[in-house]
Amino acid sequence: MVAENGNKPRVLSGIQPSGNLTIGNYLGALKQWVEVQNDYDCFYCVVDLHAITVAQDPAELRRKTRESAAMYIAAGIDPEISTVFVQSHVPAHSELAWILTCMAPLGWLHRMTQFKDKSAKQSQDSIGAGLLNYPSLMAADILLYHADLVPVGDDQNQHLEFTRDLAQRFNHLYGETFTLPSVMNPQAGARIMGLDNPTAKMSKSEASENHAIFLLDDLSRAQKKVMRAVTDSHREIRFSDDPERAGVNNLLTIYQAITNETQEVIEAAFADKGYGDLKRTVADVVVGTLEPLQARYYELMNEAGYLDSVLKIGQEKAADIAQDTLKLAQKRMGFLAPS
Ligand code: AQP
Repeated sequence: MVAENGNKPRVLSGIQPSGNLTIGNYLGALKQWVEVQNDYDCFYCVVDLHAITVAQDPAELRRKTRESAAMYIAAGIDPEISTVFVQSHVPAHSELAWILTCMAPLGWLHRMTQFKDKSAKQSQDSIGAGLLNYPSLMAADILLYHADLVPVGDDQNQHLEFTRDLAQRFNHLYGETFTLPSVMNPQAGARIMGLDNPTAKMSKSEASENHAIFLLDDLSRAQKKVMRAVTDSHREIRFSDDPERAGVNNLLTIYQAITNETQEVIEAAFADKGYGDLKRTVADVVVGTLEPLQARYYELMNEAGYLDSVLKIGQEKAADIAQDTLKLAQKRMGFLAPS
């Protein structure tokens, strides 16, 4: 099945409005989205249906959904080039997700590390079935658009593998229907770690004060967070996969992901420097990233009607494609078409 997108391969990705977006979301996902948008036919959604796999406050969810969409544009997504929309505005996502849920073996779902991690943080009685079925919904998001590439941080690689396996299973049982997508991880920044605990992934829903740099953090606060980042008692500044040196490695990774410099160039630049210098330099490039992004964000949030019109156009374009794919999948499975 070939995407109907002219000559450009198609890209699909999304972020959950489950909290304020972090520099991890930016470096792992958003920055790549911007970099590929001229070469691919890109669809970027705010995945609110995914966010409700853990409890959300309704007013907060609404607010964060708009904020996330605005942040996509502030980060450099051009809605004239890319399609920006809200997942729940296109009902085909939920409908295909149900079909795929029925086809997803429980064994596959139970092996997902995100499910294991997130369910471990909740009591058994409060874990919703949606958390287990999250990967089937993600598969629906991707397969509806015949996406060729999915730019994500490396925590999502297992879900991408799951999507490919499920698509293959469907194609095998019912005939060629879905495109098998490939994952696209950034060269640097595929996994930014918490500043307070550099052995755990930085997450927007982690509550501790010094864990994450949020894209809307006050600049001096962001700077302080970097200055307080956990390091170690060594002195050398170099990239390392030694867990004991994870804090310094994380700061260097943030620096590399922002500047796009090579590891050799970065290590040479810090060869005769101390941890204080490293933190100050990283804080500078972080602030240099946040400042223009925040300015654009507040500007477009103040532009009455702009965001809603972008989301409406996005919804219409996305729904056209998604509905066609859904219909095809339903037909292949033997659903009676309405007369
Ligand atoms: N720390 C990270 N480093 C690199 N990439 C990251 N991503 C998330 N955290 C990091 C990437 O951001 C995109 C959106 O992720 P998501 O919101 O759909 O879900 P997530 O991966 O579960 O992100 P969070 O921030 O950890 O959210 P919560 O706290 O709600 O679970 C994905 O491409 C992801 O790889």
